[in-house]
Amino acid sequence: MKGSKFYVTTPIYYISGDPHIGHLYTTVAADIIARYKKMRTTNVLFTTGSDENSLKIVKAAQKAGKEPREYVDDEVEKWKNFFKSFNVQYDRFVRTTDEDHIKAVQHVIKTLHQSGYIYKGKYEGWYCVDCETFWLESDIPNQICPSCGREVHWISEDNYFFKLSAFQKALLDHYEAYPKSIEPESRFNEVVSMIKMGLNDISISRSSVQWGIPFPFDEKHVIYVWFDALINYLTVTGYPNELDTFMYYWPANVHLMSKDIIRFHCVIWPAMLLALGLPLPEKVYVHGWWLTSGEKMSKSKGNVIDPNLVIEDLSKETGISTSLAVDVLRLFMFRESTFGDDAIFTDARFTSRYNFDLANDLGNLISRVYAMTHKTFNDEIPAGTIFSENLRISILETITQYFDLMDHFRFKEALEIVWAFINECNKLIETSKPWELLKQNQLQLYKNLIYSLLESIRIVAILVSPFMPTFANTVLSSLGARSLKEENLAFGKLGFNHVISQLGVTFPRIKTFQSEVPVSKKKEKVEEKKEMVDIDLFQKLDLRIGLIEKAEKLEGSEKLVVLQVRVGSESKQIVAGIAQHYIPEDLVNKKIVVVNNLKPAKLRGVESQGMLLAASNELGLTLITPEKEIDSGSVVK
Ligand code: ME8
Repeated sequence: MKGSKFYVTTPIYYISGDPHIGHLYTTVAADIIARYKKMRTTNVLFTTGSDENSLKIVKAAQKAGKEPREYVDDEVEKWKNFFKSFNVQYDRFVRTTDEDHIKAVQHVIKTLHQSGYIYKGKYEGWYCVDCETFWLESDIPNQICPSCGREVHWISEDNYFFKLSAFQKALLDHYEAYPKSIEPESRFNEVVSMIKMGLNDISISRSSVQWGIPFPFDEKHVIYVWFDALINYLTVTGYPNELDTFMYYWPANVHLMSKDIIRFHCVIWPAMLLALGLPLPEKVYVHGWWLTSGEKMSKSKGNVIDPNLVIEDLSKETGISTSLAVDVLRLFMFRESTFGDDAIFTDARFTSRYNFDLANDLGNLISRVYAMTHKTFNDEIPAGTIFSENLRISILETITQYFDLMDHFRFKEALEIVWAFINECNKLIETSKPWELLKQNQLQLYKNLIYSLLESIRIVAILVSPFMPTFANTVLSSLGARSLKEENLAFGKLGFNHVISQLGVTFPRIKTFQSEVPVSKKKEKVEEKKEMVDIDLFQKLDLRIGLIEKAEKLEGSEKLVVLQVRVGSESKQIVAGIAQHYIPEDLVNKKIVVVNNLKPAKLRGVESQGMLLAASNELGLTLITPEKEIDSGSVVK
C-alpha cells in the first residue's frame, strides 16, 4: 500500500436500542473526517460497527422472543440502514460476531496468555450489565452503578485476568511523551490521574455466560465483552493475517467517542496493545454529550432526539428533499457544538441556525448570484477573472484556516471561517453594486464579479462537502464542476460558457418546527397555585435589567453557571442553574432580568449575589430578556 493514510474509528455500538442523535454525531464526525481526508487525497480507512457479544443482547433477545443470533442479525440491519440514510460512507461495518473478528480476538488471547499477561483467578465483585462494567466496592455506595444509575449484581466465579497493573508506568511514560494523544486536554488530565491512582488487574472472562467469543483454550469461558470489543480496531486492518494492510493502517490515527468510555480506550486498550508489543493509537478524541431538555439523552428518560423525525419534520416544513434535510442536520450538529463540549438540541436552536445560516446566508448568496447569471447571461458562465485582489486573498486565507482547523477537528470554527467568507461574498454584492456596473456599461467588471461569485460558491461547496455532501454535489453539478478534490479549490477552475442549471430557492425558511417529544406525550403537570400577595410585597423586590459580561460553568456541577452581570454601575456574581439549557459562551452579552436585592447565598461554595428570571416547562428553559434595547440597570416594574 502506498501514499499517506488516515485511519478513523467510532465506538462499535450496542445495537439493542434504536440509534439516536448521539450515535449519529460520532459516526458523522468520522464520516466528515474521512471525506475531508479524501478531499486531500489521503487513503482512508473509516470503520464503525456493532458490539454484539454482550449480556444486554441476550436480555433484549429474550424480550423479543428470539435467539441472540437471530436478534443481532435483525437489529444490525436497522443500524446499517440508519447510517446509510444519513449518507455515512464507512469502509467497514465490523460486527463482533464476524468470523475474522472472532479469530483476531482469540489470537490476542493466545498471544497474551503465552507472554504471561493472562492468568486464572477468582473474581468476586460487582457488575453492571447495562454498562458491561466491573465495579469496586468503593465505587458503588448503595449498589448503584455510578455510570448509568442502575442496580449492580454480585458475581463470584473463576475468571481469567489481564495484568493491567503491569502497565501503570508504561502508560504514564507514554502519556508524558504524547500529551496530545488524548484530546481535549481536560480528558487527558482525567486519564492521567486515573492511572496515577493505581491500576488493578481486570477480569476478562465470564464462565456463567454462554453468549460471546469462547476462550481459545478453555471453552467453559467466554471473553469479557469489552476486551473483545476493543480488538475490533485491529480486526478491521486485517490483523493478524493480512500483514500488509495491517502494517499500513495501524496504528489508528484517531479513535472517536464520548466521555463515558475513556477508561476503556485510554487505559485498558493501550495496555492491551503494549502487552501485544503494538504501537498505540495516535489520538483518542473525546467529544461531549448531546443533551435534550437539559439531560443526557437516554431511552429510559424518553428524551431521545430521533434524527429521522428531525429530517421528516424539516422536509415537511420546508419542502426540501430528505437528502438535503440530512445535510442540514449533519451541518447543524457540527456548527452548533464545539467538538469536545456538551451540546444542546432544541427546536429553537435548530430553526434559527437553519434560517440564519442556510436560508439567509448561503441560500441568499446562491439565489442572488444565480439570478444575475440568468438575467444577464442567460445562465451562461461569463468569461471573467478575479474581481479584486482582496477577494483573492480572502479565498486563500479561508482555505488555509479551514485546513488548519479541520486538521485539528475544530469543526465549528472551520465552519465559522466558511460562513465568514459566505457573508463576505454577500457583502461584496452590496458594495460592488452590480446593477450600477451594468448601467455604467462596465461589462467586463460585471463579468468578473459574477464569475468570481460563481467561483466562490463552487469553492464554498467543496469546503462544506464533508458536512453537506448532497448539497455540495448538487451545486457543483449545476455549475458543471464535479470534483471535490483539494486541487480544485484553486480559483479559476470553473469553465466559461457552461450553462448553469438553476437551483430555485435552495433553503426555504422555517416558520415552525417541532421535533422534540411532543408536549402531549409528556406527563400532565399539576398547576401550582401560590397564595395572593399585596402590591407592597411585590414592590419590595428590586428587579433590574442586567448585562451578562462573563459566563462559566461551575466546575464539578452539571447544572450551575457562574455569571458576572453588570447592573448599572455595579457588577455582581450570580450563580444560576441553567447549564443544561444554555452553553455559557452563548450567554455573554445577553440582557436579562435580575432580582437585585436578594440576600447573597452560597451555592456549592460560590457566592451568588442575586437571581435571574427564567421561565420553564417540560421542553426546557428560557431566560426572560427585554423585548427592546434598554440599558443595564434599568428598573423592571
Ligand atoms: O459504549 N451524545 O456502546 P454504546 C453524544 N459498545 N454521543 C453519544 C451519546 C450522546 N448523548 N450517546 C451515545 C458502547 N453516544 C460500547 C463501545 S467500543 C470498543 C465499544 C455515542 O452503544 C458516543 O460515541 O453505548 C459514545 O461513546 C457511544 O455512542 C456509546 O455507544
